[in-house]
Amino acid sequence: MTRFNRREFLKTLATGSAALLALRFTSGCEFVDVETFGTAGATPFVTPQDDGVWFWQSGNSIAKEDAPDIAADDWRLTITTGDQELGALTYQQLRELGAEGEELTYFKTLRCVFSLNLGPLLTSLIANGLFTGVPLAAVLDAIAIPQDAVKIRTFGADGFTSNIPLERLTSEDQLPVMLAYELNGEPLSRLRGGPVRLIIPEMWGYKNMKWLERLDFTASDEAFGVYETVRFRGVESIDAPGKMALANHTITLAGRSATLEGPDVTIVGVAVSGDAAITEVRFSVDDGPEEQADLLGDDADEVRQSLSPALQTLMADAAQSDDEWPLPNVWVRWSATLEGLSPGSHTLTVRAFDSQGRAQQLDTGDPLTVAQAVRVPFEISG
Ligand SMILES: Nc1nc2c(c(=O)[nH]1)N[C@H]1C(S)=C(S)[C@@H](COP(=O)(O)O)O[C@H]1N2
Ligand SMILES: [Mo]
Repeated sequence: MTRFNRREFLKTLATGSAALLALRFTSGCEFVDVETFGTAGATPFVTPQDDGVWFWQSGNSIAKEDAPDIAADDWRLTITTGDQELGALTYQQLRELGAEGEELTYFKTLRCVFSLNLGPLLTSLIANGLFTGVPLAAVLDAIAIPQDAVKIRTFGADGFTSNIPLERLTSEDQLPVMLAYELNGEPLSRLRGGPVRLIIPEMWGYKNMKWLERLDFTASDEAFGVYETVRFRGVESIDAPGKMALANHTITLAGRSATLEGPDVTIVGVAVSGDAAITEVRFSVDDGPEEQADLLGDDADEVRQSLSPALQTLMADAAQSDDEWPLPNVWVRWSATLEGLSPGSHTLTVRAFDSQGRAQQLDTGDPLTVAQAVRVPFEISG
């Protein structure tokens, strides 16, 4: 089996177009099956969860048709420590906890770590929605957690595995990890990991276990999970803390060399950072002076007005307050107008900045913390 190690990963980052093949990427016995983002151009703030609009990815090499199909009544979460069962939870019990006042809703941008090597080449592998569920900590209240536990190993019904550091559950400056059963006010669909998936606000896609079926408490701090130990073997931050990098997707150009009609061109994109808010997006053409892109809907009212009445109601329940915008872990859409472009070849550079003082650069030390600035060639037709 070929291992997707850090060196290969960094090498793939450097080789632009070869990564397009990664649409159906094969490394040894594994592959990633990715669907492209449905719409280019106007990206709604809230992505519908529908197949082909919200992205699909199997980190565990299964085709969509083979995604677990679990009826809500059949869903059961088993909580273990090794061979010993500590407890179990049915869908109905989870919903009851929700109805008893434990329910919470928040915006979360889900982003696959493979966006880094597909890089600006694809606009897919990122989506944003309002997840509703019950904090995992509330479910664990009734469980005698082993004193020496440091990690929770997580298991999906398709065989995918990952983990969460136990201390994450008690961190008070972050939104709680949730057992989510709704997305955008609708039951979580089969492809999105329904009936119940884990949602962790600041973490990469692979930590957000779909079709969750087991949580196992362990005293072992060893890396655990398909991504943690196979696909990204040896990449430390992939295990813990597993936070999404500061990154930006330039949607209009989608990373491909495109021919556009000048002299003025409007481009759009999205930027996100794990555990931080996007504060600024800057662009430059042909390495000229940098200018600020407009952050769209970077206040709560603007976003609210763009939503359907049902989503507006749901947004009113969101744990993120109106004063916090732009939100940590949630994308910001941006737009910029490139003016007075002459016919011929140009290069666009876009970089995002976050509330923890991070800035994208052309050459960044650790792409898992700060992704490289987007750099795209394009043509203006004559
Ligand atoms: N059970 C299970 N959960 C999983 C995966 C998986 O293959 N199986 N893939 C992970 C990865 S790598 C990503 S990016 C997201 C994708 O979620 P989505 O298909 O809802 O967009 O789910 C994560 N959770
Ligand atoms: Mo992923």
